[in-house]
Parts: sequence; structure tokens; C-alpha cells
Amino acid sequence: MQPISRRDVLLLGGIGAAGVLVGGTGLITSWTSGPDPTSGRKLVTPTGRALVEPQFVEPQALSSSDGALHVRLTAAEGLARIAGQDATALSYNGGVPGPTLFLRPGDLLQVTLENQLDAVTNLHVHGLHVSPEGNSDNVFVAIAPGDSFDYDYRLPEDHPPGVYWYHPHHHGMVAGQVFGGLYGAIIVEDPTPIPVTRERVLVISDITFDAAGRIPAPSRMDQMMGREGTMVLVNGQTTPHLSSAPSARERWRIVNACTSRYLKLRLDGQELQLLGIDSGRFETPRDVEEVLVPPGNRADLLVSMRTGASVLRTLPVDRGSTGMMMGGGAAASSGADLLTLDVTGDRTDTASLPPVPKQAVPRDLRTEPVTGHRELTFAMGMGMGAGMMSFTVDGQPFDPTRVDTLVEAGAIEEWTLTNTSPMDHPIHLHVWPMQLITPSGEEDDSPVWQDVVNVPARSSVRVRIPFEGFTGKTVYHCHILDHEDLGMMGIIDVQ
Ligand SMILES: [Cu+2]
Repeated sequence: MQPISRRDVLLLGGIGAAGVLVGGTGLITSWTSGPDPTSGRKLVTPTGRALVEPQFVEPQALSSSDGALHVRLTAAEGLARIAGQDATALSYNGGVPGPTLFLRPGDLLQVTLENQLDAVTNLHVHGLHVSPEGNSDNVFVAIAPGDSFDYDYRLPEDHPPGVYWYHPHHHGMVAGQVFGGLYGAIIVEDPTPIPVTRERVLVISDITFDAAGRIPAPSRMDQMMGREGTMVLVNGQTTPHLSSAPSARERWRIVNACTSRYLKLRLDGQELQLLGIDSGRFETPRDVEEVLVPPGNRADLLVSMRTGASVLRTLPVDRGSTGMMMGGGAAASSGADLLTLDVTGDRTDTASLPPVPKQAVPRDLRTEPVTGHRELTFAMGMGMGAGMMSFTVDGQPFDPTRVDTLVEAGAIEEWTLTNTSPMDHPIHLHVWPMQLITPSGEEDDSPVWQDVVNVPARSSVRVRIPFEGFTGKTVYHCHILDHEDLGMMGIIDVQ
């Protein structure tokens, strides 16, 4: 979204665009996103109220060409059409979600981030295996209001294909800025495309509006629990409607961009296969009925369409509680309908659709020597004062001036992630993906690679990490972004 001058505002007003507010904190511009809701499917509720289900839409697609993609992202607050209503939210370029960036291994991604917010921000390319230094995926960059910054991300030639995403990462502001609407998907394309009828991107997020269409400030309890929105959005809409044809094979690339909400996805009546999670890919797609996608994780899903009506749902997820502290509230992600699907009409000609080829066998660190072991302990306790719990790693809240973990470049380490608290924490390490060594309940034993690993309440998970490809300083943290902002983050330096 470019700044809009007063004159443009009047011109836009003349052609019927939404109103524009000029606030005390700077220019607040307006936009509309999503489709015209009158173009959707009409429904009548049990109470006789007519509803219009919006048609499924996807964010704007921007693709690299000749090995490069240059994108200008403007982060700003303004009026947006979200979930069929006008609301004041944050956005990149006026859309919630921001544009989807389609890249190939070896590409150079250049992002000029313009900060029109009234707060400091920056950008993190979540899951990409790129340098954490300089003007690459450097979370220590701070872009002041009114400033802009040029990021350069060089993907290695052997970068794993998969679903990634981008969002702000300035400590203390992350939860509010992501919850406000600042996120978008990144797709790294397969060198050999997976044969499907159609690909779709589903960015799932949640948000809350008050009666005035503004996002209310979270309470202390919301922050300690991890704030969850009252509405769950798919590409900025609530329960959009999607149509497909019998026997079609679709590839759904799903991002959990929620600040704290765990997703447990089901699509009853349809056949689901999981290609992989994050940058991890199974050798052959795995049949699934349900996929757990904690905050920050992505699922790469094949849907083989069967005639009938289905609803993509997220089921309730118990993610613990504050225990005996702070009144012992339960942290639970509620269930919601995410989208409706109608599969009707003539069968798609699948004879022309070859089977999904075997993927490269994933690297397995269980067969490689481990050069070191460490344990990281994630804890919640009393002691921050003013009715707040502390959120710590190895007993200390985040300190931007301290290096917590020093690792030798090239090391293959086994980390035991221990959660002593009564609440689950999804732990994310930047730059270097983690192989799960204790993936309980999987029927086969193929390697599982993720960049966010859920560590259930009062338990431990073992992972192995190859610190290869890049050196530099970055972070690991809880991806319940309120917990990160409250201090559950540490600094790693790989040299
Ligand atoms: Cu957490």
C-alpha cells in the first residue's frame, strides 16, 4: 500500500472506496481486501437468517523470475475488509494476509520493508535456510516508524522445497503485530512439480474485533495464556466456500499464522495425504485423518476429492494451563469451521494425472555421529511482578545483549527440549531445521524434520540439528508469540 495523499483520498472517495481516517499517529489509509461478499454462496441459517458464504480467495501471488524476486512490503495500520466486515487492522500492502511469495531454490529474494506503523518492526522469513546476518534473516534489525530497510535473502541451490512464511520479529512487539494482521506465505517450489489438479495456499490466522471494529488490547491473562482470536480466518475470511470436482487431486499448502492457537485439522469425507510438515518431506505421502499444526508450523497436504459436501474443521486442542499459578486457568484452543467444500459434477480425468513420485529420502541424523548434547529448559514461574508470570529459557528471560548458546559451525548436536511448565510450548529455531528423534506414535520410522517442535506440558522432546550452511547469531523461542515477547527466547551464536 502506497501512502495516499489527501487528493487521492478525495478521488478514491469519489469512486466509492471505503473512508480514510487521518489520525494523530500519522496517516491511516484504507483498503479493501477479499472478494465482494455478495458474490458468494447464499445460505439460510436455522433461524432463517440469510447468510452469504464468501468464495474462497487466495492472497496476491508474486513469483520470482530469472532467479530473483523483488518485493516492496509496506506495513501499515488501516481499514480492512476482514471476515466480511470493515475493521482496523495491520497489513502488508493492504491485504490480510500479505502477498504469497513464490520462489525457487537458488533464488535471491529482495524485500524492501517500509514501516508506516507507529512502532518499530522488522521481518523474519520463517523456516527459510538463509543467513541470519547482515541484511538477511537478521531479527536484530529494528526499523523505526517512517523508515524502510532493504533485505536480501539468498536461498541455497539445494534449499528444500516447501511452505514457509514471513512475519515481524521485533522482541516485545511480535504477538501484537502478527495478531494485528502482519503475515504472508512463502512457497519454495519443487524442482519437479508434484502432479496435482490444482494448488492452493491457505493462511490460517485468528483475530478479535470489538464493536467498533478495532482489535482490543490483550489482558495480562490473555498474554500469559497466549492470546487467541474469536474468529479464525482462512486467507482473511471466515468459512469461505470452495468447489472442486470428484477425483481431483489438490495440493493445499497450509500455514498456521495464529499467534497462539493450535490447529487440529480434519476434512471428513475426503482423502488426505500429508506430503510433509515445514521443510520436511516424507519419501511417500502419508495417509492422515487429522493433522496437528501448532502455531508457526505448516502442513503440505494432498486432498483427493470425493463427491459430497465437507467442512474443513479445526478441533479443540487442550494445550495445558497455568497450573496452580495465577488461578489455574486452562489454555485451550477452541474448535472452528474453517471452510466449506462442495465436490460435485463430472469426474476429473485422473488418467492424465501420474502418481506422486517418490521424494528424495530425507537425511537421517540417527545414522550420523553427534558432536554434542545440550538440554534447554523452558519454564514458567512467578517473579515478574505486577501479576505476571515469568517465561524463561534455562532460568533466564530474553536479554538481547547475552549469547545463551554458542555452537561450533558444522556441529551436529542433540538437544533435549524440556518443558517444566503445565502448558505446551511450540519451540522454533531459526535458520537450522531440527530432526525429531522422539516422534511418538508414528507408524513408520522415516525421518521427521520441522522448524517448530511442540513440547507438551511437563515433558521433553529430543531433536538433532546440523549447524551447517551458515554462521551467525539468531534466536530460538516459543512460537506462542506472547510467550516469546514475555521472555521465552534465547540467542544462539554459530561460529
Ligand atoms: Cu510458550
